[in-house]
Amino acid sequence: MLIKTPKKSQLLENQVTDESVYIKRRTLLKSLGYIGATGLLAPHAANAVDWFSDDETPNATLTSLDFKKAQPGLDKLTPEQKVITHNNFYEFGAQKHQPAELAQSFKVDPWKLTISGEVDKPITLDYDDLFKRFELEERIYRLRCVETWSMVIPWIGFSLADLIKQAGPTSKAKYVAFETLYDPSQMPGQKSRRLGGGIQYPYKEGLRLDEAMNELSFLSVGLYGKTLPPQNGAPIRLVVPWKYGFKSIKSIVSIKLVSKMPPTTWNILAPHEYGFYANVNPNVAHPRWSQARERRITSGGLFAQNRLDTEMFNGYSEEVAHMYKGMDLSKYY
Ligand SMILES: Nc1nc2c(c(=O)[nH]1)N[C@H]1C(S)=C(S)[C@@H](COP(=O)(O)O)O[C@H]1N2
Ligand SMILES: [Mo]
Repeated sequence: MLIKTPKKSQLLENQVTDESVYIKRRTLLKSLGYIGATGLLAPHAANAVDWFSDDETPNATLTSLDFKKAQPGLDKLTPEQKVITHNNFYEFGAQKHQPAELAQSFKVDPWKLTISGEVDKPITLDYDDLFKRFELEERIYRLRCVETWSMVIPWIGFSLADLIKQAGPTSKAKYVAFETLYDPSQMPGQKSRRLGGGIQYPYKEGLRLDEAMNELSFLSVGLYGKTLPPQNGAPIRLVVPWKYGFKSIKSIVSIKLVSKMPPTTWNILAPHEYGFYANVNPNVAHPRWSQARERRITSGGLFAQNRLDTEMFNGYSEEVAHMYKGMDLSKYY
């Protein structure tokens, strides 16, 4: 069931960070001249600070969700305010702070998601179906970006396998291809090479069928108890926590079962840097940097982060390592 809630009340930063941190941050922002300067930030200045001042708080309308709560795990959750203001969503700008600024009026209702291709029963889901067709559950997953920052996020959604099973894959289905909405009128990064980081749109991703059917593969429609903010991939995005973040494609309009390995956005752009598999692997360096360690974005001040060793498959080996037995993961990176 969906319950409409007022926009800004849920997003006030002083409700999600403790007061002393909040005040310190305001002081720092003020001393840097950001507060009160909404819309006037020089690009390099905007770059330096990933967070919103009060008058820039994201304000898309979010809705509370009913879901089965997850058992708390060992990882400390990344504060909501950081999850929703430090994003990669190049359709809304290639800098971390831009999606939260440029995506607030993104229209997610009505929406249409089709499941097609090598299936016996193609499916079309509209906006309400995304929240009603499956029982929603919470999953707390680590997210490891290929750029080496990481977060711990309480997602809400349903298992990708449940959706694929309903469509009934044929014997020819070997891979699953995903596509993000293509709508340059709403997504400024699709119109401008500078904003959009020079990638080809629509954004595309893919999984092998067994990866898609793995118990961890998740379609998220919410986080922190509410519908997804647009900058996090509303109304529905993929979450595959053992792979680098770029596999977790946002704002999906098409899921297609196919017989051949589908093209994927980052692999098209830089094949020697980004492979199809993109499993988190501390032993295989990116050509331009090591993947052995990561910066976990935490609660605390502006630039707070914990430095950690990166784990094989982002710590999910028990659930996923069996799928890659016998594969040379330095070749299939
Ligand atoms: N359509 C689309 N999906 C995307 C991206 C993107 O630019 N466009 N960026 C990816 C990358 S690189 C990461 S790390 C995650 C970030 O998700 P978050 O902003 O919710 O943390 O989204 C992924 N999904
Ligand atoms: Mo990423």
